Amino acid sequence: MMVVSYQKVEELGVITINNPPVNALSQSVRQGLVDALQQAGRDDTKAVVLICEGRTFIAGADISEFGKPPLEPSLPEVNAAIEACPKPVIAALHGTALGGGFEVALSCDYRCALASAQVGLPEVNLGLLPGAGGTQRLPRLIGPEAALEMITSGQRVGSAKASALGLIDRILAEPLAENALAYARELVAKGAGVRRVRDLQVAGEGFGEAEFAEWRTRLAKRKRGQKAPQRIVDCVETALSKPFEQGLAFERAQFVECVQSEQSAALRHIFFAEREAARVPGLDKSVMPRSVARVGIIGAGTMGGGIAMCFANAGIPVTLVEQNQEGLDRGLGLIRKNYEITVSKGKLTGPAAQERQKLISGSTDYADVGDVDLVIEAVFESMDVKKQVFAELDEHCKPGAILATNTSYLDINEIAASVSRPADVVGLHFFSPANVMRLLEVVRTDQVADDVLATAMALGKRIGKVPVLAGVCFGFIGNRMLRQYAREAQLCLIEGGTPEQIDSALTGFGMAMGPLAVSDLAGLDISYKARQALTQEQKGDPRSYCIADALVEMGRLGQKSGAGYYRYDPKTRARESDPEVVAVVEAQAAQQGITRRTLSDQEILDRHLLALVNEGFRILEEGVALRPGDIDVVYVNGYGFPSYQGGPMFYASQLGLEQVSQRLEALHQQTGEAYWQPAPLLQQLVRDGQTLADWAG
Ligand code: 3H9
Repeated sequence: MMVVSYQKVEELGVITINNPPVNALSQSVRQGLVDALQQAGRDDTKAVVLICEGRTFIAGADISEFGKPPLEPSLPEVNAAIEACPKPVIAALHGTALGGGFEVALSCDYRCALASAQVGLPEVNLGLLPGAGGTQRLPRLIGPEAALEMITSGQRVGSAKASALGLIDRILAEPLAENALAYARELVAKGAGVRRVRDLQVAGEGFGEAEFAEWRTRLAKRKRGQKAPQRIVDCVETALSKPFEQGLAFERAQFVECVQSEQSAALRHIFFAEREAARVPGLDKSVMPRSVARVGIIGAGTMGGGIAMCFANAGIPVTLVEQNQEGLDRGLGLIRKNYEITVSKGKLTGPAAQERQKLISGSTDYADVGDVDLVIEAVFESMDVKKQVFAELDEHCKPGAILATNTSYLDINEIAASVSRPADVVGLHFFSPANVMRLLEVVRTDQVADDVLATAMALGKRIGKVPVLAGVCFGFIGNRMLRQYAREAQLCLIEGGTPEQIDSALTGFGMAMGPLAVSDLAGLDISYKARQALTQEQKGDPRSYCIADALVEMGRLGQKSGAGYYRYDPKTRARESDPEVVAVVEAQAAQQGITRRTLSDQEILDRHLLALVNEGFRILEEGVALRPGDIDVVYVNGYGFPSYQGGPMFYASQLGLEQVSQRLEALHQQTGEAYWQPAPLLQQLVRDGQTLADWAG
């Protein structure tokens, strides 16, 4: 198959790229473009149109080529060939012209696009910067401020806005090919010649050292720990101060550094792992997902309301069921308030928010979910309560409806066995706040039908989530690992750490929040109540919960009561350390016979991360997670693990499995705790000299 073809259409040369699925700029495309441009330069055509087949214009460089030896011609060479063409080159955009794809378009003389097209430079999301002139050409077209905004956010811009900014010269109606050729003829007719972005002066008046410094500070906060955003500022600054060629060379050097960085390797790993996670091996490919046009949600609490918003946001009508009118009103009120906040932040218009709210109707009668295609139960976390709800659903829901539970820990096989249609039962585990967090654990029960699983995975994507398949076990993937991590926070605290030290060791690594600050936010009473329902044996080692219990019993429930592991300013919610907590910790340590010592930040970090990693290996071995990358996707999208560290299993791979195993063994020797023993799968891989990638095949 020719990935790039060239055709003469009367006075025009038409270069067409056809490299499914997204016309990425693989080596063959780059070579094809250079060849086609040379041909177009030589023949008697008057202008050249660059257009793509399939669903989109070029969506960027081929990410799978990064990390491998570079292949000629490079993308900057392709862009140079476009600019060297003696005739005007017109890019015709549809779908998403992203990254290197948009940089190709910026190297053309004119840009036309369908109204539905979007353009953007999302390299920053991969730990990169635009490396084919984007940081030099964009400021020349739209000025430094707008260029910095676009490149550092990585966000896409629709045709209308792009046209207002000056990035697109003409918005076209469909069909694109016909209208783009007409536009090119129009340009030829009026004698519009070559017009290069590189020849423009940057309109940078009033934008100097102070403004760049401000951007650097802002990005140090907004993109904490990430290197690429800072390099982007350097490049845009260079665009203002240096001639074009020097700017390009500077950008290229920064790009090469970024592409070789561990941060970019981690972010690229997450990019592919998220897409891989959507694939369920062994699932019969011929099964058609069931149609989901209407959804029911049982329970209008924070979780149920958040889930309802997810569906409404995707345009799917929802019936929200509560036990009584009072609870329902409270739940609907909470949803209204959430939408108001979104509108006040400027993230949604008032009318759009109203449209979405209209899609959510309330009821106190199970009969009202009789006609839904999917129902999700989000009630109190108790097996008895859940079984009662499922008995109602079994009675009222139509045949073929999918019955899902949002349980975080309970045995979904047991729930499934309690209804007459276990093949229709699946776990859909959302993360709080459900309308914000991207992760969705899809929990596979023993008897679930293939088309139910296929529906759940497809639906997850449809509502903008990243679905990951998990097996049934206590806590599935994410919460099962979290228990090990949270236990380490308690143990580090009682052994000698302070809340500040523990939290800052982890935020220093890049976690969105430290474990103790997270507990304060969630409310210490929640896990306290859960513990009360457990036997002494189930609760485990008292050192891992005695401080938390003591704080709750003093009325310190976390942020909501103004105090937990920290004290909170009632107005600003600003966090302060609290000597009272130190006293509690010391008293509990004394009671447990622990002599407190100084813990290094490294020990704290190691213990938290290795606790996650070791449990991750067990989860893989048991088949609870299908692939190491699935665990990484769970942690990055549901638990605030820094995407630029790639997730716990990627982190372990970077460290080297032998190193991980040795550190675990050292902790095992130091503490005598069996859970520090390297997981059998890890031991096996180290013994066989294999990596996780080898194991995953
Ligand atoms: C860059 O351009 C650097 C330059 O500045 C400098 C160079 C010197 N490469 O997401 P989907 C695959 S950096 C390779 O499920 P959607 C993807 O893996 C790049 N493969 O579809 C998947 O494969 P599979 C800047 C890619 O409709 C399939 O295509 N560009 C690439 O939900 C479908 O993807 C970006 O960062 C790629 N560039 O979304 C854009 N892109 O089916 C990254 C996709 O085997 N891409 N694939 O799993 C996207 O944001 C989305 O894929 C897109 C489509 C919006 C295009």
